Amino acid sequence: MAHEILRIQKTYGRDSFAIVSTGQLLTEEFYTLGKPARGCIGTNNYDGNTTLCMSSAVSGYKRSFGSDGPPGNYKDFEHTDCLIAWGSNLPEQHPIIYWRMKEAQEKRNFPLIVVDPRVTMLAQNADMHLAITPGTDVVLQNALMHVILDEGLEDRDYIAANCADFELMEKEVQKYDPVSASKICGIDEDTIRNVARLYANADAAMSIWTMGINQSTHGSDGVVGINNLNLITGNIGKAGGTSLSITGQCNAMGTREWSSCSGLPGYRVLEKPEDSEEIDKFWGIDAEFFPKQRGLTETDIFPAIETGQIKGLWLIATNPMTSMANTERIRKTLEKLDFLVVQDSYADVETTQYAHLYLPAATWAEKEGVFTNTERRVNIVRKVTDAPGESQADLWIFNEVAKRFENGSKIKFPQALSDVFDEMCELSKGRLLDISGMSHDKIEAQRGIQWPYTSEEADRGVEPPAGGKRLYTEAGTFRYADGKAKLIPLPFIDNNEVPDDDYPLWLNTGRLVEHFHTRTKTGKVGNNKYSPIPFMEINPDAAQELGIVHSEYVRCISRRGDAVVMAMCTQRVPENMIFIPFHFHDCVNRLTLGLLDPHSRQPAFKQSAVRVECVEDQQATAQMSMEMRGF
Ligand SMILES: Nc1nc2c(c(=O)[nH]1)N[C@H]1C(S)=C(S)[C@@H](COP(=O)(O)OP(=O)(O)OC[C@H]3O[C@@H](n4cnc5c(=O)[nH]c(N)nc54)[C@H](O)[C@@H]3O)O[C@H]1N2
Ligand SMILES: Nc1nc2c(c(=O)[nH]1)N[C@H]1C(S)=C(S)[C@@H](COP(=O)(O)OP(=O)(O)OC[C@H]3O[C@@H](n4cnc5c(=O)[nH]c(N)nc54)[C@H](O)[C@@H]3O)O[C@H]1N2
Ligand SMILES: [Mo]
Repeated sequence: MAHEILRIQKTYGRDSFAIVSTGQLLTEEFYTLGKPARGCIGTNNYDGNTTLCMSSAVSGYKRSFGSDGPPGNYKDFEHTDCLIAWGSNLPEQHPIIYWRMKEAQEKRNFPLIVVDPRVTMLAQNADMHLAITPGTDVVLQNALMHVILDEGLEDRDYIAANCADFELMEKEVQKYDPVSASKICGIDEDTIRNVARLYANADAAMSIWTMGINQSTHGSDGVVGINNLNLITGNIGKAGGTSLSITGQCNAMGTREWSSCSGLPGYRVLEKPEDSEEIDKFWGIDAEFFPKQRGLTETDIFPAIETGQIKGLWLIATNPMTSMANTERIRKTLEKLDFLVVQDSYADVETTQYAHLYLPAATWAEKEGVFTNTERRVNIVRKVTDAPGESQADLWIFNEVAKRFENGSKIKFPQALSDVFDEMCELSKGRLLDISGMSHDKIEAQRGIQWPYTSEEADRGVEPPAGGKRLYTEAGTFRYADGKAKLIPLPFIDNNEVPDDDYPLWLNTGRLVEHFHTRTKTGKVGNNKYSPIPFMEINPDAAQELGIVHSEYVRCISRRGDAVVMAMCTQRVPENMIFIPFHFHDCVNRLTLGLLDPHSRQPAFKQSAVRVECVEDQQATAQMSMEMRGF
């Protein structure tokens, strides 16, 4: 592997070898991967699949507050007086968080407002469901703020003490009166006014969101819009008032904090020389070796393979053949690579077909380490069983790869996991994500600890609280130099692929409770029985018009390709939309376009246009479909 990487780099330059990692390793592993990636191989083109998932949240937090890091926590559900859930389906995708939210709601009966084009399980349980036109959340957010400012419901004291650029934002928001906005976002003007008043008049109001916001060409803006709304109503850093991004992958937070994907460990950035110097001293590498700025994101790495700029790729715990938009395009890029390494817990992942080298990796519970969750709580998973066959923990693989490069001899590689964690603690001192008061044993004893928890607190004998820790509780503590959060104007330009005469239906995509992602795990266990084959949700009226019968196979066609799915007639989707879960290989991502957000480079997985055709020979199609799914 090292030989091939060096050969490619020698011929085509250091950045011609790219690395794409994940949100699913242990945090110590993310941190350790930084050593071979940034310190030894030294490519600038290293990113994570979190670009498909959380990068809009990261980008939005950074733009508003000057740093990543969700300011709230789960206890906020117990204090809030109004909750908006934007494009988030908690009961299916985050059942445990849902249960906490539901328990809090039953006790205090705060209004729950769900913004989602689909009648999700959460929408069914909501007080108000706002079935928004796909991709237009920013328009609704601007209109809500328009009403709040128009009626003087904003928190002037909070804004004066905490926010910069109010006038800039106010000027943009003035353009979004509820009548004009309703024509774009599909929510009627009275509902916009009601929700604005409810949110602004609540003692404490909070917003949560997930992929309905992030996976959009306005993903980063949608996050900033939520932050704007909370800032002007004084709902950041207070009990029950927050912008809480519900995290996607189990350790998407860990990779944001400690990997070197978008910069260097501990929320450090490549663009700041002092950050590079700190890491270079700690790792024993010459700072000159580090790139001076962030390189390509995952969604830009694949097009760079197309153009021949990138020749080699190391994929770690991600399966782009199923999870990225426009499968055919991805297939061609993988075929074009001189050298592809796939490091995965399962040999049969679709992407491995294109690999020149496969590295079998252990998975959680076969190894030990920490994860960080949505509310910045660091928790530990212990090893309960040995990894099968020749597979090794990712940590071991990263250390072994690093040693085969020149710089590898300069870096120290603690073998014991707790020693790796100690390195992270040391590097976290004095930073926003200070974890220096933590240790593996303490984390286990406390059943998880929220950061920040500093070594000074630990030395003084201050026990970490069981929960409820927030960021930005004091005025002027935002991470911009002036301590203020930025209110950012959000002009809306509709750049989506929208339905037209040839492709008259919205294609919405997302998840099912029965499956996790590309089914490398849930496709092999009992879950598969409950959702064995790909299907599309279609409105019964639309189905009737197209001559489609419930439970028959149909063909969906977009400008990129086609996919065969079973028709499921349901009122969950409106007449102009179908919904297809993304878990199945050679299915919905053959259809998706995946236009990118300009700030976060996250794909708009949830907005494409398709048409649907009946399939004549049902029996042959059924057989083909079953065979494709391994029945
Ligand atoms: N069972 C299970 N749980 C999971 C996962 C899994 O695969 N399976 N994956 C995990 C991961 S990595 C993630 S990222 C999370 C994702 O969790 P969620 O984001 O909650 O799940 P999704 O189904 O992707 O999308 C949520 C909703 O966004 C809506 N949506 C589509 N377009 C728009 C829009 O324009 N505006 C708004 N407001 N909403 C829109 C969709 O209709 C959908 O109901 O789930 C995590 N939890
Ligand atoms: N159309 C559409 N597409 C989407 C989405 C959508 O909503 N709609 N959602 C997007 C989102 S939010 C996400 S997060 C992505 C997810 O996309 P991927 O990350 O590509 O999907 P996973 O199936 O989670 O892939 C993780 C891989 O890691 C392996 N693995 C698990 N544990 C370990 C480990 O400990 N070590 C190693 N080395 N390997 C391991 C698994 O076997 C699996 O092959 O999909 C994105 N794609
Ligand atoms: Mo995700």
